[in-house]
Amino acid sequence: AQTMDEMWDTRSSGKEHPNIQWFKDAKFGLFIHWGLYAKLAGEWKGKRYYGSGEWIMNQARIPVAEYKAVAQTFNPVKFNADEWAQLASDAGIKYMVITAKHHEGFAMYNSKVSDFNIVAATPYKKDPMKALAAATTKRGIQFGFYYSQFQDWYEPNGGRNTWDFEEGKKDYEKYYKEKAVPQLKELMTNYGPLGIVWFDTPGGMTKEQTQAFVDDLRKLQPKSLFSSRVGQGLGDYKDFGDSEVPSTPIKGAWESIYTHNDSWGYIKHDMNFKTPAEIIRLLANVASKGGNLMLNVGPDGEGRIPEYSAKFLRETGKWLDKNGESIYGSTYGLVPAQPWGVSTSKPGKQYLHVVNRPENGRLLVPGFNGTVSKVYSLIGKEALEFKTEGNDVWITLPEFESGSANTVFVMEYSGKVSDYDLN
Ligand code: H79
Repeated sequence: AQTMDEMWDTRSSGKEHPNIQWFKDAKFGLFIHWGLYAKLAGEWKGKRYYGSGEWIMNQARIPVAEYKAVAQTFNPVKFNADEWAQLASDAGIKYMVITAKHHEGFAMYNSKVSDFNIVAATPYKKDPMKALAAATTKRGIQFGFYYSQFQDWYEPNGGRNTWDFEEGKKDYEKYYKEKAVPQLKELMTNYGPLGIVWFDTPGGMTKEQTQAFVDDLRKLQPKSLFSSRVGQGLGDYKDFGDSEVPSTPIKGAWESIYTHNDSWGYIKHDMNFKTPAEIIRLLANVASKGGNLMLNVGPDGEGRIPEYSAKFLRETGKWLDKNGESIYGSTYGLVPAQPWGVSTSKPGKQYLHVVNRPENGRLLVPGFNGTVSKVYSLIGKEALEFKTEGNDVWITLPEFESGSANTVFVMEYSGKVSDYDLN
């Protein structure tokens, strides 16, 4: 059977993007879903919607004419690019991807291609993306745009609006030519270097058309990475399904995307935010398989990042300040997931992320083929006793409170542990 790593290995396929390394090392990205749906906040005509706030136009079957009027009420005067970028920096975030246009079809930037944009159609009249690109770049955060290339519920020829427009009568080629491609070109021309162009839900193009689409856009910014949801296997790194972590280590560059609560776009009645400990565990779990976590927040219609998102992200950043060595620049652990937690790797080192401390304080690292030379706590570098029984390593842990954020121990070793080993 085909193993997971054969399914995605940007190295063995020989098509690894020359600018992929920053992405592999980054490990932690911030995804931001922000559009007109943020103003609706999960409610339309007195009825509450759940799931994904950015889907409300579709869920409530809002006609284009009525949805268009929402723009006239969208005035996010509380938006502050420096605050958002500083929050990302405080959280230990290395890249940010924000929705330039989601399926609703509304451009959150100054677009000459369509009037359905934040500058032309709202009382706000400014371009938040210009400021955000500058604020992130200033802080060394890679900046990128999400762009829904196929779905566009505002356009008669865009994908998937079946309540206003007849699916059978759509001319997708015309939509790509007149809106998606020219808007992507604006985004790739007017906002400086983009770390990532994040495509989503491909459709309406053959493999050859997708290849031509990619080739055309690449010329504008050869260093930008394209997400795999550009379709037809043509991306530079793999995105798994929404809120999915693969069960085994995966070679090559990849990313898991999760949202902080249960919605990508802002929903005022969704308060199910992951705690800092949960975010850290998720981040370590994704890193232990070799990937990046891009965690989403949904700012509201005023332009504010929800209070819990800001607070919990900052706390995550405090943990990363002290434990970042075990995450940034690491790759998948050589110790498979254990009852106590997961591991990440750097050459000659295994970082053991302990979530559940064994009651007797004896930690088992089973079936480890390397020769262990020392074990110590990452914070404080306190040396720990250990012994080896065959291929099992037993480590005597200090006392610490379990169930809070991961406590990390470092196991230094020599020798080649498995085919995945970096040594
Ligand atoms: O941008 C986010 C989603 O809006 C987008 N991808 C992430 C990053 C996405 N597009 N399509 N899908 C996800 C899959 C569609 C899921 C749905 Fe539903 C299930 C659409 C209708 C039922 C979720 C739940 C959205 C509305 C209810």
